[in-house]
Amino acid sequence: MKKIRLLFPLLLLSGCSNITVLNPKSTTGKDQAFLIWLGFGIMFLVLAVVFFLLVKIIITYRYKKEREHDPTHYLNDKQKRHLQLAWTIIPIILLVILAIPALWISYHQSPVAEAESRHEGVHIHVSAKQFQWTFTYDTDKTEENLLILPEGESIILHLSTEDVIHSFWVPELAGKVDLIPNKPIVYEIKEPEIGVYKGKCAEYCGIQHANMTFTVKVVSKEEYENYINN
Ligand SMILES: [Cu+2]
Repeated sequence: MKKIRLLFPLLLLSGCSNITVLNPKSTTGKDQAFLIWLGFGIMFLVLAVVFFLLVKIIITYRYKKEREHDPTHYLNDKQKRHLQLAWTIIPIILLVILAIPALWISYHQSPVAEAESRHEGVHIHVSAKQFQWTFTYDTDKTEENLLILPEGESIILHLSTEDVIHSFWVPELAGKVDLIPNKPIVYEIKEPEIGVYKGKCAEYCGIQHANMTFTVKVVSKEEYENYINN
């Protein structure tokens, strides 16, 4: 019974599938997972300190007289000032630790407008429409709902939508990228590892939205060259 109770929130968190976001298979995905773990770590630290103090204070002051219920009652002015400084400065430090990598990674990973992109790498055009994905390579080879990528390269995706808003998402490789009509954007996935991954549309886009899935196959560079030239 206990196990089932533990499993339930996990099931909600995972959307009834594996939490593949936490098992990334590309440099981009690893950077994003690092942010998740960093945020979780700091949150857990704060939670542990708060719960420790809560329990300690409840036990210590349980049988004290009413006027002595304030835990700072026994501190002199200097100690109170130190305490106030501590609970002001420590959260600021924690927020700075969280903010620096978060800003750095999101600044370098955010999708950019087509005009701003000067990336070098393997360029692939991704076009979404109700309810399928079309991938077009340098050689004009086109495939539906199957994306082949070379391992270890910088993959530059030129994303656009032909109708409504869709969202490009391969949980194991990178976060979601929203596709807005008439706003083509460029998104880079760095150094994917060999494997087969699931991709999906992450924005409700119509009656067949749930079936708007695709497969990503990351293969060796030779296999990739073979694929796009045949
Ligand atoms: Cu869609």
